[in-house]
Amino acid sequence: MFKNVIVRRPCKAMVEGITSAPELGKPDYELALKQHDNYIEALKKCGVEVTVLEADERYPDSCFVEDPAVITRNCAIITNPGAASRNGEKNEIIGAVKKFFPEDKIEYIKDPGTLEGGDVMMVGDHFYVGRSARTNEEGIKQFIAILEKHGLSGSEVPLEKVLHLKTGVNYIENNNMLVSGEFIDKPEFAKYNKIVIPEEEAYAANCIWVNGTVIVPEGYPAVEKAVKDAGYDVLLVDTSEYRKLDGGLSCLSLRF
Ligand code: CIR
Repeated sequence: MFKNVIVRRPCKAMVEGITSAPELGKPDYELALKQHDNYIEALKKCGVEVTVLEADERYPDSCFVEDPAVITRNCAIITNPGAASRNGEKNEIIGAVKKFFPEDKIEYIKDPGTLEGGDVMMVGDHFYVGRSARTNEEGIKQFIAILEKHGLSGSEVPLEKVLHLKTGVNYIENNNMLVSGEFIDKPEFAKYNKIVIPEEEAYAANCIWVNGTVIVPEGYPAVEKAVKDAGYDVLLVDTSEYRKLDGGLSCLSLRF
């Protein structure tokens, strides 16, 4: 069960955030704020305490707070984001993490290693780590060594197409995994009960499990139905403005 969630309010500069889909247009900041409010409300309904960090105009993508840190049940890991414009976000998340973890439980990914939290998927005490354009071999090596030091384990999953691992695959507990695109047939995930996401709803592979409820992005009926059919309570949150920046539900919070 999760007790805490950390989020960061989107900043006005989000309209200049990194995107692979400029054809979707720039985010509408006011609408993004409303969607963020709804996201926080949905999280609260799942019984977690939400820490809301202030917007940081220096970093357009800083609302995607999942990337500069990974929080496990035994330690917190400050990452080293591979995107140059995002790298400084790691220094801004430390303060929030220190409120929950003592110094000896906070670890750091160091140069030349890079890693972003969007590439990390927790399944119990095991962590799958995507090797992506943002997360390199050295970052993964350091990350797995840190996990092992704290009684956890990790393994690498090479990515071919998507930005982050969790862009295309998400674990929703009870052995259930939402899989899309390149992850449908990955041998690493063969042992899970795979819920296959249709190509036209691939964005909605990025759902989050929070204490028995699954938060699903609004507007993806096949995914909503599949998650309900798997026996979960579902909450819908519209993330249209974050999608324009390749961001989704998991990217917007640290849950622990
Ligand atoms: C980026 O490209 O870094 C942001 N525009 C989106 C980050 C999404 N984060 C995530 O998947 N964890």
